[in-house]
Amino acid sequence: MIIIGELINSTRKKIKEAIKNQDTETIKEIARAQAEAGADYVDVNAGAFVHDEIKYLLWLVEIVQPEIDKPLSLDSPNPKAMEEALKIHEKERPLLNSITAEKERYAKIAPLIKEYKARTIALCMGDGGMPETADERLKIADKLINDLSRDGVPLDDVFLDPLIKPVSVSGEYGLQALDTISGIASWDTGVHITCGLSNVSYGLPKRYLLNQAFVVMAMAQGLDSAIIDPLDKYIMSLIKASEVLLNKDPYGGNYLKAHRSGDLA
Ligand code: THG
Repeated sequence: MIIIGELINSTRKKIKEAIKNQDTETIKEIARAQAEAGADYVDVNAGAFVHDEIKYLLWLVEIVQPEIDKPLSLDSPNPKAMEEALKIHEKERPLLNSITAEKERYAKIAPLIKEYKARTIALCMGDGGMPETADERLKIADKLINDLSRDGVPLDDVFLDPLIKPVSVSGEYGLQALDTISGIASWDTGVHITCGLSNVSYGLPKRYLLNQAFVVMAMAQGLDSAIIDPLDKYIMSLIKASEVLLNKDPYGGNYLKAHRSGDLA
């Protein structure tokens, strides 16, 4: 599993405060902790600051990247913010979070992927707004795969995201996500499948339980990456256990290694 650490997100109170107060130490500490806990990418998001998003996103990139030896996931719907962040990203191959099938956004982000040889998350969203069914998501996913490969992006650099909505809003949303994941996986195109996993539990108590249950189900359908809280030792352990059970970790090599390091919950 390719883990994207979600914690440096300005929609979180603690982060919003830290950004406002230019509290470098808090941000750096959370970056280090996520990398140490096994994040392959550390997501940075300043989207809660509508007018100052670019300024604060660049500040996050600047202070986070010297702290960790992992690339960043640049989380913004704004192509201008993305481009400015790419210019100062020093590590090999950042992850763009994200491109969509919306015409205008696609046209602005696709050239950046090429120019910076970046990897990208591709959201199952087109000009018709948020898709309502797994079939709509799969149509958009198919288009994104076609368009991105036509435009020369290797599919190993693409992370399709079904766009997970909270099961507290509709009981269908969990199943829709699982059906989308299994549909994309069945095409066997070589794309990765990721998701903002904790969206699923929004609005319910003990969210970690829903996230933990869902990651196991989603991995069984073909999820091979997730945007999660890597400091949750249980979800990280469930991921390692699931990799053994799904034959993604031959002879449990990684699982045993994690056990020996005392990393399993
Ligand atoms: N897909 C992609 N990127 C994404 C998402 C996605 N980025 C943002 C989000 N969704 C994933 N990241 C988070 C970050 C935090 C939380 C959930 C998803 C979260 N925050 C608590 C809340 O909002 O209640 C924190 C409360 C607090 O600390 O103040 O759960 O789907 N590609």
